[in-house]
Amino acid sequence: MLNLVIFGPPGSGKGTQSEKLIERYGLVHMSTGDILRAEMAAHTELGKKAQAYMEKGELVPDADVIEMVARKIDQTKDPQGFIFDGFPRTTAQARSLRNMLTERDTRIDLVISLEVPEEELVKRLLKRGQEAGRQDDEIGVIRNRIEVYKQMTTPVIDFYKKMRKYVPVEGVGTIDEIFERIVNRIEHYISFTL
Ligand code: B4P
Repeated sequence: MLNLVIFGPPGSGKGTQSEKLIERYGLVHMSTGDILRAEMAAHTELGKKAQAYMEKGELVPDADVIEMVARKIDQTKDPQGFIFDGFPRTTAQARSLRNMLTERDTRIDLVISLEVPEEELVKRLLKRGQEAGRQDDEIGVIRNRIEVYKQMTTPVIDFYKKMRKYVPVEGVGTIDEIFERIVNRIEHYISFTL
């Protein structure tokens, strides 16, 4: 089983690279952003609650997100591995993920962290806002998401550095170039570990 976290600020390419990694390694996609947007579209209680946070660019409360992820893990039959995309976003989420996986007799193998300068993030998200119409891809909300990332999410980096799981990858270039950098790091890990 190969379990990855794809990590990075909003707009760093997590969703984009996840799709390619899923195809290559047969992983199950666990995108908390996608799951929350589906809950919103289905007008569930969780979706209604999450909407108020997401439209401002704030994080949905840890307890709700953690419970949602645990439920999805348990609903997945015989996974070859998971790719956690946009989760964990706080150290509380990181600790819960570690406990959840330990209880299920597995662990995170690597945390792939996409490094992209802030102005490039803003440019990408504004472009997606124009093309795909995601409501949180609007300049004020984008700036807040990046601030929230700096304050709430960057401490997760130290959590995984201490566990020797943290792998920084340059996230600027073509999608295929970045994918190749990520695959090189995963293959290196697999050849020595799995
Ligand atoms: P997410 O859905 O995770 O949104 P995101 O951070 O913007 O990442 P995404 O994967 O969509 O974008 P990507 O970088 O791939 O979260 C949305 C909101 O949900 C959060 O703000 C929060 O409110 C809530 N939420 C989610 N998870 C949560 C959690 N765990 N706890 C609490 N709250 C949570 O791509 C961005 C754009 O860049 C795309 O248009 C793409 O085409 C483009 N792009 C990608 N790679 C590129 C490249 N190499 N060059 C040029 N453009 C590129």
